[in-house]
Amino acid sequence: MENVEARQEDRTRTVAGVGRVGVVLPTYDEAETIAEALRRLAELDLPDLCVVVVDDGSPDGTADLAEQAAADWREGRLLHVVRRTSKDGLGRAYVAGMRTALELGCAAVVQMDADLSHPADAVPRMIAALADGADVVVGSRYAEGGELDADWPWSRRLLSRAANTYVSVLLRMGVRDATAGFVAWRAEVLERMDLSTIRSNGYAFQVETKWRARQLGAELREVPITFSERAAGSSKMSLQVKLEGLAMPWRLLLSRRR
Ligand SMILES: Nc1nc2c(ncn2[C@@H]2O[C@H](COP(=O)(O)OP(=O)(O)OP(=O)(O)O)[C@@H](O)[C@H]2O)c(=O)[nH]1
Ligand SMILES: [Mg+2]
Repeated sequence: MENVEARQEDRTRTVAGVGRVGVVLPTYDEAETIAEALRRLAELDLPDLCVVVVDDGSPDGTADLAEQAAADWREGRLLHVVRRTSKDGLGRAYVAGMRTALELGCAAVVQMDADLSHPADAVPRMIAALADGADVVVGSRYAEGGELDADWPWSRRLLSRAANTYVSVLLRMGVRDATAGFVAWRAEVLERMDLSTIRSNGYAFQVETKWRARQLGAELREVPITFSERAAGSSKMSLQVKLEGLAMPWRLLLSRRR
């Protein structure tokens, strides 16, 4: 507890009263997009920005490219690459990256994909919503004003809508985009959630974390975004990951009853 308090005092209050902003990018074979993803983040007007790339030993050298990008990083900003040895799932990668961001004194932590699907220029709007009192801000495809890339295949649209409806009916999450992977968190919410207790390995992480935040009484808000089809590379969504997503709402409901 002492450590947490010390870290909270450490946090420099720079961005609209929120503090140091950390962005966590999980990567597996994103060599074609990582440099551009980092360039877009570096362009943001966030002077105390801290980016954490969590790479699971990508064979295509993504982690090396991320480290090279750090050389051009502006003074005062931090780019940290966490190198893990094997592919261990998106959820595990996020837990590792969020822990690192908290240890680096970030007062807000943004999670986003590294394939250019999530617009970096929405980050300041999400941080502004945190500064305005929200605890968790979802970069939302389905909020009023949000959009999906016209190139997104109908099969993905259907899957995404069906997954959202399924989760919303079972868990009543209070947001339209419950499966979104673009989210800004107040550090305090992540600390209270206790990341070591998150069980999801894959995409179910998005649902489990938002639900846990709701259980803690956190205020979730949505900021509309335009979601783009991944710019290059290939999807890592497997059947196992989809099955975990199907089971997760029931596991959460059962855990609450217990
Ligand atoms: N470190 C790590 N990153 C992962 C893993 N699985 C996926 N990612 C990253 O997580 C982000 C989201 O994965 P995607 O494959 O783009 O998933 P998606 O956006 O649902 O699928 P597409 O729309 O097809 O791109 C990307 O930056 C991936 O590189 C993993 O096991 N480990
Ligand atoms: Mg993607």
